[in-house]
Amino acid sequence: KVKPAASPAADKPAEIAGNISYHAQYSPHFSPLAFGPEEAFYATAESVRDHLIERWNDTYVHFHKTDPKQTYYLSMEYLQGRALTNAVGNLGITGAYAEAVKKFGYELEALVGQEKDAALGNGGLGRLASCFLDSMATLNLPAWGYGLRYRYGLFKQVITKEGQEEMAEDWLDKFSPWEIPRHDVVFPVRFFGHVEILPDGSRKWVGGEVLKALAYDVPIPGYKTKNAISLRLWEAKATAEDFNLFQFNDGQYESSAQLHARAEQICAVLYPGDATEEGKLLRLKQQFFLCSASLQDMIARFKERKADRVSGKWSEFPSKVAVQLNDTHPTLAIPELMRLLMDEEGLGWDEAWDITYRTVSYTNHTVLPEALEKWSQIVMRKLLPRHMEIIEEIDKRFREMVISKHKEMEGKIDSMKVLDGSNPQKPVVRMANLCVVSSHSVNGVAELHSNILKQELFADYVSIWPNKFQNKTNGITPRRWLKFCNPELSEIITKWLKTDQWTSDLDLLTGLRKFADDEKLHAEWAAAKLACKKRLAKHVLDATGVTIDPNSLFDIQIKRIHEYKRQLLNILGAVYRYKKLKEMSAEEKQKVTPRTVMIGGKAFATYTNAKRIVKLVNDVGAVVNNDPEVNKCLKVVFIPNYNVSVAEVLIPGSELSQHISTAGMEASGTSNMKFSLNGCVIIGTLDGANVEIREEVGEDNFFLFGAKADQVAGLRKDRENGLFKPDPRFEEAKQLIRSGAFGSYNYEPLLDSLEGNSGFGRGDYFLVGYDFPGYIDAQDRVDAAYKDKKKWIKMSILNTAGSGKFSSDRTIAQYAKEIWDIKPSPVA
Ligand code: 26R
Repeated sequence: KVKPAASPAADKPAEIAGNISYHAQYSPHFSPLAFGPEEAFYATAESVRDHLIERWNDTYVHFHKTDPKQTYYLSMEYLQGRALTNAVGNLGITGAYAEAVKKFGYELEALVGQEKDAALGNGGLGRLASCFLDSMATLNLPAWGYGLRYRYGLFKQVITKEGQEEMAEDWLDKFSPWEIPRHDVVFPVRFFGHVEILPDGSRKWVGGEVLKALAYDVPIPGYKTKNAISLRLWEAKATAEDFNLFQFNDGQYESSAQLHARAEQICAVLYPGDATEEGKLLRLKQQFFLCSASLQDMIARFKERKADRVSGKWSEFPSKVAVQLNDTHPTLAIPELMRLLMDEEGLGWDEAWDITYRTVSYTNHTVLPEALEKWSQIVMRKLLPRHMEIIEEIDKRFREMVISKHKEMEGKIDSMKVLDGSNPQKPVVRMANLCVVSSHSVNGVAELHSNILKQELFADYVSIWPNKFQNKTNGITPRRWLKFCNPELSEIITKWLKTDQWTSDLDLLTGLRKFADDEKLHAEWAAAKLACKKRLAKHVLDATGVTIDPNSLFDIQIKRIHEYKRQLLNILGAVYRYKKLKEMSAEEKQKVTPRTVMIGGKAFATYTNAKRIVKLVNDVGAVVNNDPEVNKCLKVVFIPNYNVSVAEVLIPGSELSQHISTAGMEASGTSNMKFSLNGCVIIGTLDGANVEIREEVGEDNFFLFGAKADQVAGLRKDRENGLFKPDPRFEEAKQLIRSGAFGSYNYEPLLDSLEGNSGFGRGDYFLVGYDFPGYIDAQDRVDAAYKDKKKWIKMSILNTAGSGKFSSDRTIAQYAKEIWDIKPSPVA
């Protein structure tokens, strides 16, 4: 009965309904006769997209005319999650859309749940990139993201009797309403082939395979601004010429479409396992594909806009373009920019190098040795022969520079140089070294991490380039991670601060401090938390079948499963707690603080010990939750398939959250910031951004334990030398698992990794044993604090009040000023 309308006024629910109806009828994805929740979601999303496209176009034209310097964020990962709530929220049209969909008998919240998560990333690094896009748009910065349009993103985790199983997750099913294919934006990308020397001595890369990169734009709206920027994702395509019609007609169907099949592989999945040589080659192809297509696009735009400029010189490039490398994964942007400038544009080495160096900057996200990328020189030379030449030249010139200008560093050249041939069987390119040598700025992601970079990983380079190294403490977008995911708490904050400006000026949250003892605020705060806990409990029931008590303390650890993040410490603590409960009398149990321990996260498919941890948590839960003697005091739940949408339910309902990595190993962490912002208290080590969170919220509002980063090396040595004496409580917990109390699965390899003198594990490399007693004591302090409701709520309020620093708006403003030199450019 609603009249279809092509262009709705954003604030008129009747017109919006007409536009939704228009999309249901004229966007031919479904029969117009069906209008169930799924069809309603797609039609609503397409209607919202109309607004996004208008803003995207206006912003593009505005940037084109004003020609500001623009930043391009290169990332192999974006963890976008769902977009509908965020889009209507940022555009300020949530109310109008909620009313409009009511005309069709739907609640907006119900439609929102129809959307698939776009999980084109693994974890922290990918989610950070997505928060950054939100802040770039909100701050009106001329900045875009570039990435890959993976057909299948991060796998779906299914928990079976064996533990974790991985399934392909079809985020594009049925299609994504948020992406706009750009058939006018296509670039060739070459692989393999060889280098030819032309008569004038210049070099050219020819032959091999040439694929096409096709752009898809995902519009990213800023909050309370007209600006919308682009997340431009590349898809690999073969062309009609690549299709061998002759072979096809001859019945050779597979070989006729070989190049098409190979093109499809490139963007088929996020980070395919690289245990095999083929897997490694495919990952390298992905990385180059992203870099080459993105740089060609930037250069094309530079040339287009150059037409209006007085001087059209290449030397202007760094004052128009900044390229930020999200870790080393897009490092090939460096030799590719050099190649494009020299071989395609005819510049000499020195000029091309000067431009590249001033354009590119690099962010490091980890110091774990196994995550520092090294590519085989043999593979690199085969796939990218010209780039390998350029990398060799960069390496040679770097070594010559050190010898001529920093003689005192000559002895360090072997560890600083880009090419490592120390194993003649397997010479490698060290990608982090290539980044440091070729970028004008290198940054870490939290104070502690940046200091470790300067004092350890990149120490030798600091004496050559004392001003190159910076810190940019990570941040999170307060829109998605408070305003939209926790409307209950957001309303209270706005009411008490008498403004909703905190959503774009998060430091205003400090205004809550003066009400930290106010009983009226306490009552409202507690009611909001309870509402969120109930929502969380419903999710747990739906996802696992386990009923949890919203009056128990909700204790959560959600993040990728990794030994350094020490989910093992958490579960051993829960096992110890279980054992003590079993030993208690009924009266003693009356006095216990009831607790629900929740652990969620995905293990990398080939990471055996991480998968064993998932299995252990599930096994412990199965026993504890079904034990009537203790299950009023303790439940242990594994949350399956942790992703952005699950986080949006879990974080607001959490009261205690665990960030308990071995000190020095978690570069920053970003979920710690989300929890603290949502009034959740952290139990944690002095690692990553925990250090700064504790500074901001106050020591009394953070449960600290564990070894410090600068003690870790010594403690490992002590352990090796047999100087470690384990706490009896640690032995008890391990013993209970070994006894078979949680089933007969073979946990020995996992438990053995915690033994100091074992030949099997790494001798408790992650110091679970050393930190265990401190952890248990800290948990006892948590229990005591939680009993005092007033005290706990005050801690909760002070966590939110102290979270202002961790807005990604602050982080991005610092990148813009201190690395990119770009300025806000709002659409009028
Ligand atoms: C190359 C391959 C093995 C690979 C290694 C590591 C691929 C992806 C990664 C992910 C790493 C780099 C990552 O996600 N790091 C996380 O970055 C977050 C954002 O800065 C930090 O908060 C978090 O501490 C860090 O682990």
